[in-house]
Amino acid sequence: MASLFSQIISRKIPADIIYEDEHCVAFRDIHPVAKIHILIVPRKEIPRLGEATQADTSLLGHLLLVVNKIARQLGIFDSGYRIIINNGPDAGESIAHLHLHLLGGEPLGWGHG
Ligand code: D5M
Repeated sequence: MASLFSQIISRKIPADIIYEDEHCVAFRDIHPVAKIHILIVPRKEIPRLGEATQADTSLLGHLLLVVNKIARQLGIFDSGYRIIINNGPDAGESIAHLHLHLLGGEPLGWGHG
């Protein structure tokens, strides 16, 4: 069974997709915790960061560079932004398909949340 995010990527489930390329897709989080809250998801179904391997090195780098591209696209490159990856139960990971949270658009607090 494809992950929820794979179903978004294949357009089986609707989402507000704002960016895509051959390696990843980015869309607005359905439960935003900041004014701008985007999820960047690789097309490859890596369950979580902890299960990425050496073979994923360039993909992981690509995802970070896409963050910069999206930050420019959304006009928050200069004001600043934050990346979060939740890995495992203590981090509150709820969907087993690697995703980067991009937060911004307002001053962000700092804490465990
Ligand atoms: O983050 C999982 C995130 O996925 C969480 O912030 C909500 C978001 N989410 C869940 N379902 C959807 C849909 N259908 N569209 C957009 N965003 C969604 P985690 O790091 O696993 O806690």
